[in-house]
Parts: sequence; C-alpha cells; structure tokens
Amino acid sequence: MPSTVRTTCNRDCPDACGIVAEVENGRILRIGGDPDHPVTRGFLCERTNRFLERQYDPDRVTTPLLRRNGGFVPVGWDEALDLAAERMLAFRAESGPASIFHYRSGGTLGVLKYACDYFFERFGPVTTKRGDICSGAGDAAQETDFGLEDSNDLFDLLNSRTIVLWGKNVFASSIHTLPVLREAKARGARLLFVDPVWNRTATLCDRILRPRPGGDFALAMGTARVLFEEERTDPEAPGYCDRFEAFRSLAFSRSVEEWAGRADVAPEELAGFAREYGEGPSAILVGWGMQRRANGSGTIRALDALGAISGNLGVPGGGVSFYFKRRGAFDTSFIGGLRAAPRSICEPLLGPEVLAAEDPPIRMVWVTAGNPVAMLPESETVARALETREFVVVVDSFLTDTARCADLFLPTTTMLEDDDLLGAYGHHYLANARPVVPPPPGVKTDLEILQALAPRVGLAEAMEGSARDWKKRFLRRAEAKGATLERLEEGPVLNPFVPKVLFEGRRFPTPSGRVNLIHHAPPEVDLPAPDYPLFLTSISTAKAQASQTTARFQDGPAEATVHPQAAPGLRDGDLARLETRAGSMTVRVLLDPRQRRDVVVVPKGGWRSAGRCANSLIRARTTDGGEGAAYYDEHARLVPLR
Ligand SMILES: Nc1nc2c(c(=O)[nH]1)N[C@H]1C(S)=C(S)[C@@H](COP(=O)(O)OP(=O)(O)OC[C@H]3O[C@@H](n4cnc5c(=O)[nH]c(N)nc54)[C@H](O)[C@@H]3O)O[C@H]1N2
Ligand SMILES: Nc1nc2c(c(=O)[nH]1)N[C@H]1C(S)=C(S)[C@@H](COP(=O)(O)OP(=O)(O)OC[C@H]3O[C@@H](n4cnc5c(=O)[nH]c(N)nc54)[C@H](O)[C@@H]3O)O[C@H]1N2
Ligand code: SF4
Ligand SMILES: [Mo]
Repeated sequence: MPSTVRTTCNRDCPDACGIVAEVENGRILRIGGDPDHPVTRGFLCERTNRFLERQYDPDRVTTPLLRRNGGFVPVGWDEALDLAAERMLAFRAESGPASIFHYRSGGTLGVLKYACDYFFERFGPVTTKRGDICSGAGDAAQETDFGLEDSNDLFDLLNSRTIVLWGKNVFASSIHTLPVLREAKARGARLLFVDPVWNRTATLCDRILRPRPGGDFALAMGTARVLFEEERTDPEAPGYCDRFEAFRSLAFSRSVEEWAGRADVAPEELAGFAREYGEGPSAILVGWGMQRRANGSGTIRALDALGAISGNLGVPGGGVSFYFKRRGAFDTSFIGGLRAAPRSICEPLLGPEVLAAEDPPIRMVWVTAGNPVAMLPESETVARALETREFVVVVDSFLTDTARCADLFLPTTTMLEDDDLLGAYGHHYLANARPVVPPPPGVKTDLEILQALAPRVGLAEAMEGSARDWKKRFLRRAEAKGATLERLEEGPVLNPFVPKVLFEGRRFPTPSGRVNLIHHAPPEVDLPAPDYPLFLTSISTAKAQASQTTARFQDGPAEATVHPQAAPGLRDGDLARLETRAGSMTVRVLLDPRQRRDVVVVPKGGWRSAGRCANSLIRARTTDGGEGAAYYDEHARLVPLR
C-alpha cells in the first residue's frame, strides 16, 4: 500500500504550494497539490506536476566530482571535503576571507539555506552578493516609498472593485492567484491587464493595455494626471503623503496625450484605464518583469504613488502588491549578512566584478542553489569569471552550465528529499517541508554538507544541530506568537505577524510616517533602433522553473515568438539567428499577430550548453535603484538562416 507524505514546494515561486506525495517502497509514485492548503487548493503547476521526471532523471549526479586533467572524476566525500577544507583554509590564511565568495541564489527558497550563509559568515566573513537580479529594483522602490514591502492578505482581493495585473502573467508565474482572481471577478470585480507581451492572462481581463516595453512610468503618470484632473484622488492624501505637490507637478509636466504617446497607448485608452482604476477599491498586483529595466525602480515608485493618491493604501480591496514578506516570520537575526561582509559583489554584474576584484582578488567561489552562468546576464563573462578562479565549488543535483565551470561538484538533495521551512511571496502562509523519500545513497542536503565540512575548518560547534533544531532556531519569534513547529508539521499556518490589511490607519514605517512620493522621472529606457528593432524579452515559461528542466526540454533551438511584421522574410517555424550587440543564438521563429512589433519573446532559463541561453545575448547592466538586472532592455534582430 502506498503511503502519503505531505511537504512544501521550495521553488522560487510566489505560491509555496502544499504537495501530497504517494510513496511505495522508497519510490515516489505521484505528486499532487494539497487540497487542504487554502492557496494550493489541490493543484500544482505544469512544471512541478512534471517534477518526478527531474527527480528520477538519469542525468542526476549522486557522487562528488573532482576536476582532473580537464574532466570530472568521481571521488568520495572524505576526499572532496578534505580538499575543500584545505583550499578554504589556505586562501583565508594567504589572502584573507574576502578572497572567498559565497554565492547563493533561488534554487530553493527554504529558510534553512540561511545556514549556508551562516557557515561562510562564521568562517570569514567572506565576500557575499548584493543587489538582487529578481526583485531588487522593486524592493528598493517599495522600501523607499512605504518603509517596508508587504501586501494585504491574498484573499483581500475579494474586496476589490478593480484589480490591475500590471505586468504580471499569472498563468505562468503565479498560478494559484488565478482562483482568487476568478472568484473576485464572479463577485463583480473588473480586471485590467498591462503588459507589452500578449499572453494568456489577457484572456482573463476586461481591459488590456499593451504599452511599449518600459512605457509603464509614462502610463502611470498619465493615469495620475487624469485622476487629478477629474478629481478622483483622495482629498486626505496630502495628509499622509510627502511631496504631494511635487508629485502632482511631475504628473502635470506633460499632457495626457504626451504621456500616452510615450507609453504608446491611445490617449482614450489611458483615460479609460485611469477612470476604471479610480473606481475603487482598486488593487494593483505588480509584476516582477517590468522592474527589470533601466527605469524599473522608478516605475514601481510611480505605481506606489498611484495607490497612495487614489486612496487605495491601508484599505480593504486596495494595495500596491509587489511582494509578500516571505522571510518576515523567521528569525535570521543571528546572521549579519551584507552588514557583516568585508566586501560584496553586485549580483547583476557578477561576471565583470569577480574578474575585476582586487585586494584581495577572488580566488575561490562556492555556489549554493544557483546557476549563475545560465541565469545572470552576460553568461560568457560569468563562465570566464568562474573558469579563471583557482577553486570553484558548486553544490547542485545536475551538471548545470555553472557546474561545468567547477573544480569540485558536490551532489545535493532535491526538494522532495530536503527538510526545511518555507514562507511565500504570493501569500502569507508558512509551511513545513520534509523529506518524502531519502536521497540516493551518499547525497547530502546543503546543511549536511556544511556540517561535514565544519569540523575540518573549526566550525563543528557553530554548525551542529539537526534540521529540526535549525527550524526551531529560525522559528524563535514565530513560536512565541503561536506559529510553532509542531503546528507547522500538521499543516500551513498563517504568518502571525501580518495584518489582513497593510498600513491600516495609513501609518507608514518611513522616517516621516508618511508615503514618500516619487517626484522626479527615472532614466528613460533606450528604444530600439532600426538595426536592432526588437526588445529581447526572455520571460518565464510555464514549462520550466528558471533553468530547472530536463535535457528533453532543451532539445533543438529555443522558440522566439514575434509579430509577423517583425520578422520580414521569415515564416512560422523557420530557423533564424537571434542577434544582439552582445551575442547570438539560433532560434525557431513562431509568428503571433497578437504581439507588439517591437518585442521578441524567448523563454527564460535556456541552457548555454544547449545553445538556448538568452543571457549569452544580454549585457550586464543594473536598474535605476536596488541593483537589479536590466534583463529586458537588450535590443535584438532576427536574421533568416539560409
Ligand atoms: N513557470 C514559471 N513560473 C515562475 C518562474 C519560472 O521560471 N517559471 N520564475 C519565478 C520567479 S524567479 C519569479 S521572480 C516570479 C516572477 O516571475 P516573472 O516571470 O518575473 O513574472 P511576472 O510577474 O509574470 O513578470 C513577467 C511579465 O512581465 C512582463 N513585462 C516585461 N517587461 C515589461 C514592461 O516593460 N512593462 C510591463 N507592464 N510588463 C512587462 C512580461 O511580458 C511578463 O508577462 O515567478 C516565478 N514563477
Ligand atoms: N534572461 C533572463 N534571466 C533571468 C531572468 C529573466 O527573466 N530573464 N529571471 C531572473 C530571476 S527572476 C531569477 S530569480 C533568477 C534565477 O536564477 P537561479 O536561482 O540561479 O535559477 P535556477 O535555474 O532555479 O538555478 C538554481 C539551481 O539550484 C539548484 N538547486 C535546487 N535545489 C537546491 C538545493 O536544495 N541546494 C542546492 N545547492 N541547489 C539546489 C537547481 O538544481 C538549479 O541548478 O534568474 C534570473 N535570470
Ligand atoms: S512551482 Fe510554484 S506553483 Fe508550482 S508547485 Fe511549486 S509553489 Fe506551486
Ligand atoms: Mo525571480
């Protein structure tokens, strides 16, 4: 008889779903969504429904690998860890701990991965990353404007009259928001969608605006101007907003027609959108895509301002929701992070900055839960930066593009073998993850790897404790509020620190206690010129979690979707070269007349080893705030392959 085991999905996704697994004789037969989890509601997404293909992929690596004579050879754990310890101790003694760089990314969002940061902090502190390729620009915007970044309860959307999905493709990236949106719609809410790319989310919405990529700041300013002109703003807003008049002047610095022209939407469309937004309560669900631009932070600040002046902050059904504070319930105060680090590397500029680092140079890199070669801009530079270090350790389950640059590869568990705690960035439930099956013999969790390394570098005591002990440590504050580990082991628990409505009473944790309104325009996004006429838009695909797929899905050229008139001389299904000023790759062209003529859409997460990596074509550039990556500002062209 199969047994049932419950765990939590740890992938970099807003939803942190409850998973129910059926296990027989140590093998997982099936996984599905937990029907008792209020957000998961019994279903998983396409990519995780297929997770068992990855779990049982013959390409999975289950022994440590050491580079010898250019190739990898399997070695035992003792040899691997002795070598890692010897190198770490030597670099620290010779060049100081800043010569070692620990890079951790979003392969899993489990909070126990902070134990890896803790290890390297206690060993060093070593060089760490700063900025954030994923959400850095938006995080900085919301912290500047509101003093903190969080959201109303997910189900508060049922109180909204209007919901704007602003650059957010819920079908691909936040699928468990869908049932809530559908319910809100059934109760009479109106859904507005703003995205330069046509995608399935459009089918859900009542009004669709397809602005020019990066045109959202102008769209928001035009919207603000309409709200002011038609007296649809909250009369109390000047009382809880700083720089109200300066913001108003910014909105009035151009006519509605000019703002609409800059956003490339018809003025009457913009005005209609503004009026509908003005009929609140209105919630803006802010996508992550549009802040990956030169004006990304300023754009999110403009949306924050719309929420503020229209009276949609601190009320049910309102909000400008970019992120749910997923780590907020956990106590990570014993880790200093960036404050403790002797040096930091700006994440979007990782390749160039690692190459340029001096005093001391970076001699060693340890990669935890990341695939920076495939996922950071300028893949070739990132690969070169790693290949030219003296010692690179990659902890993963697969020989990723990054692992191929390693000197030492250490095999780790998958999410169905790991033991952890999760918060979510799309709702406020906390949940427990537990091993559904034991890992293949010899494979260790990140915690076990560092616990095995610890006595070799004098950190045995600092790292001791079972996964459960570490969970207790991270739950110290939450347990006092009733979110105990024992309860979490039974099922998801609502974060006890968050109210249903954020900023109730319109008090904001900024220095003045008021909203800090944006009052100057961010930099302009460069528009494509005739030689490279398309915005290269490499965005999430429902099929994969970033680069986490199987080789089967990386077979053949990547698909590039464009408007027929954006691909002169090309027919649907043709092969072409997709070229930017930074690089090129072969793609299969898909023609789609619903797209704008200035975008080409390719999936994010393509493997460099399969010739499908968009980041080989994208230069490393930061956003206007928060040191995010301006992934989508690269311009491209399609050249027929004959
Ligand atoms: N299936 C799947 N789901 C995922 C992931 C995945 O790889 N695959 N990745 C996860 C990760 S890492 C994250 S951070 C989250 C969020 O993942 P994201 O993929 O960032 O999710 P979205 O918020 O949908 O943002 C993408 C949307 O932004 C739009 N966009 C791009 N530029 C602009 C612009 O200038 N203006 C406007 N208005 N829109 C623009 C794109 O067309 C796209 O529809 O989701 C996660 N979910
Ligand atoms: N062109 C372009 N590039 C992008 C984006 C884009 O939209 N366009 N989106 C960006 C965004 S939003 C993000 S968040 C990043 C994501 O970038 P990454 O977080 O680097 O992406 P993943 O492909 O998920 O790689 C994580 C790796 O962690 C491994 N892993 C999984 N679980 C564990 C574990 O428990 N321990 C260890 N040690 N490893 C584990 C996986 O096998 C995988 O190889 O990519 C960014 N890159
Ligand atoms: S990836 Fe996201 S939607 Fe898919 S199962 Fe995991 S948490 Fe749920
Ligand atoms: Mo992300």
